[in-house]
Amino acid sequence: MNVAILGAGSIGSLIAAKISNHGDGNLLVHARGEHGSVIALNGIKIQGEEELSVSNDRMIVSLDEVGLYQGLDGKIDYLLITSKANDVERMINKSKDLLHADSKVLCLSNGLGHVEKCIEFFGPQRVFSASISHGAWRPEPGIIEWAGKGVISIGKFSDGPGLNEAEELIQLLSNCNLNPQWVEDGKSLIWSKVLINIAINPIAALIGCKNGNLLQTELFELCSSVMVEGANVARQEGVKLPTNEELISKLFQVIEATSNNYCSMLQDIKKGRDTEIKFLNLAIVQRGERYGLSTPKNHLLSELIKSINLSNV
Ligand code: KPL
Repeated sequence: MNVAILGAGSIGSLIAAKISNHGDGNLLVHARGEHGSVIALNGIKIQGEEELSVSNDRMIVSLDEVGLYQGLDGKIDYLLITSKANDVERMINKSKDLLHADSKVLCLSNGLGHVEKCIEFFGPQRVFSASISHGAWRPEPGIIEWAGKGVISIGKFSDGPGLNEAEELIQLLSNCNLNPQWVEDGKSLIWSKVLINIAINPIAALIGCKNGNLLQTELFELCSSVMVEGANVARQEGVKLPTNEELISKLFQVIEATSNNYCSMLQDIKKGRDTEIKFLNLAIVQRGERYGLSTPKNHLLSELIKSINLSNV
C-alpha cells in the first residue's frame, strides 16, 4: 500500500515516522523549510510518548521548495493532507497526479471546509472525513515531540466511501499504535473538533497562556459561550451534535487533558505565522451570517486575532 503525506509538519511527520516503520509499500513525505531539509538528510526522530528514529531511506522525501516527487504519480493509494489549514488548498492542487481511480484522501488539518474542497477536487467517492487528537510539536527541525497520545478518527462524509474502504488504512494505523477509529457520522466528527478549537485556541492565544489556565471560572464560561455560538451554527447546517451541556463537559475534559499545551494558534502567533482563524472562528461567523445567526463572540475573537496577524507583517 502506497501512502503520501503532504504538508508534513509535526503531525504529518509523526504519522510518517510510524508508517515508515510498519508499512510495506512506498511512503512519500512532502515537507518544507528547515524541517523538510533535515528529514531529507537525517530522517525523523520521535521522542516523548515513544522513542523512535527512522532513517531517510525508509521514505521518499520531497521538498516543497523543489517540487513534489513525481516517481509515484498514479500509484498512491492513500493521500493524507496534514498541512496547516491555510495550505490545504495548495496541497490539494499539487497532488492531483499522485492518485489513481480508487485512491482515497483524508485531510487531518484543523478547521471547516477542507473535506468539501477535497470532494470538489477529487470527487466524493474518494474522500473520507478525518480528525486527529494526538498532540505533537517540533522542538527542533527533524525532531517531533509526541506530547500526548490521542486518536485518529476517520469517518464517512455524505455519500463518500465507508468503513470497508478504510479498513486497510485503519489496520496500518493500528499496527503503528496511532489509535485509529471509525466514525459513521463524518460531518459531526469535523464539527466536534472545530468546536473545541474555536473555544480554546483564540482565547489561549490572546492571553498567551497554557490551555489549563482556561479552566478558571470566568475564562471557561467565555470559552463555553464561544463554543455554543458555533454549535448553533452547526445545528443550522443539520449537523447532529450532543446537547450544549455535553459539549461543554467535553470541552472541560479536553482542556484538562491538554492543560500543559500551548495551543497551535498561540504557537503560530509566537512564530509570526498566519493563524488558522479563517477556518475556525471566522468560518463560524461567515456560516452564521448565511442563516441570519449572529455570533458576536466569534466575531470579536476573529477580529482580534486577525489584527495580531496584520501587526506581524
Ligand atoms: O487542537 C488543539 C490545538 O492546539 O490546535 C487543542 C486541542 C486545543 C490542543 O492544544
